[in-house]
Amino acid sequence: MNHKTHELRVVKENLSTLIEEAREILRRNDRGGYTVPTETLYPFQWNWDSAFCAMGFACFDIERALTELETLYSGQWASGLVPHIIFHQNSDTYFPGPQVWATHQTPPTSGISQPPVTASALAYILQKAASSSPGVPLDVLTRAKALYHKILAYHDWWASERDPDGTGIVAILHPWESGSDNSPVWDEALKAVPPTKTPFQRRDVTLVDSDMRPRQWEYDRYIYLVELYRSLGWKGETLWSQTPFKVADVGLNAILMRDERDLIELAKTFDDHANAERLTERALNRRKGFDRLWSTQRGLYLSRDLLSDRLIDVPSHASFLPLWGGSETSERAGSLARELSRWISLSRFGVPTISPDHADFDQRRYWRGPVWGIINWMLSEGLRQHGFDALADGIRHDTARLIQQSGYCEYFDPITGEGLGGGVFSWTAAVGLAWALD
Ligand code: 2M8
Repeated sequence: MNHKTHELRVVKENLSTLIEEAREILRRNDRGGYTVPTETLYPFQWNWDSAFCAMGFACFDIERALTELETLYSGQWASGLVPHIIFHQNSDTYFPGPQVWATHQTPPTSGISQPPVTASALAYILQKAASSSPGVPLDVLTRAKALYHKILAYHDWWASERDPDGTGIVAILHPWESGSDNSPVWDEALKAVPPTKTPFQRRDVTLVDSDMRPRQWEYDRYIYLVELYRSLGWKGETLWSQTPFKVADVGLNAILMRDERDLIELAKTFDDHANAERLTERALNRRKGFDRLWSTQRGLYLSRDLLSDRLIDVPSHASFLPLWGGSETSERAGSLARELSRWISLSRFGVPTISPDHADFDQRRYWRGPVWGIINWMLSEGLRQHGFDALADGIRHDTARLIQQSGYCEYFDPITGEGLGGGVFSWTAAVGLAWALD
């Protein structure tokens, strides 16, 4: 065997071990119908984590993938909201737990949401089901249809409660709703929120180095917002009118737009033409709404503080997510790809969540610099949709290198490649299975 063939065999053997390890992580974090992001640090079901886990499961177990989404939707509120955490069981390793949220739901849940990825996940599951058998089995279709109606209600919730004026872009009312909790994008807006006066004990910093987690001043405000909304009885309209934090996060809006596009396709699959038409119109309005997030000066998208009605001049990974969201004009897509490629050239592993030459870049601190597998997935697929294949391949390759070097960690240092945060992490394993190592 020549040297090259031998090397290729070693890489392949290594890959099959990594793929088996990824399955093992999903099985190990399976709590019977739902998957915890990682044990101890996050002992419940998280909204967008579960959607990515469902895609990971779809690579080897369609039934289990559907169950993941069904269990998530068992926590859906009558209003359509799918909360960001479903507390299926008690645990004292996480703060804030169900008593702090006090949403009075069964099962107990938080009262805010997260980036919606479930239509994309369901579409992915159906695609996998179709590729593994001649036709999608009837019971899979029946379960998918039931889920489709629930996802529709979730999207209607975003539209009615988080964009009551029909501007086309929705707002988050808590940094946790963005999924990128302590991004520097929220710093200014969060400073306008008072700190809580209630003493509390964080659990996260007893499990992970504090230099990898949000700082205390941020937590004091995260908890203030929860207490405020709790005191307002979690009523959507009241939260909307009384919140001191209202931001149109470009990342969430882009993910919502993509999810809605997949939802339109699902509506067509299930012959729900009236809703397909209604959603298509809404999508057009969303497209227009995105113009309010474009910064001509920077040549990329930014989030907008809706209380001051000003763009927040802090670019982050989210600035590029509209590539995943939908069809950008070639001019805007080109501008995004150029800047993204500059960011990648500044780090050993792409994509840093904040540009390494930005004053707020912090290579170890959570959403202030580190690389995240799921973000890489969306960015790379978005670039590919717009014809930037080489850049897309580079990001995929970097993700595989990170996993090979450091395992399925929560996030990675873009300069050293070190694995950070929680270990044996479900959505990183899902990304490995569905995409990076495929
Ligand atoms: C992180 O957020 C939670 C709050 O939701 C936390 O730090 O306690 C974020 O990375 C979020 O995006 C993710 O869904 C969650 C679970 O992995 O952890």
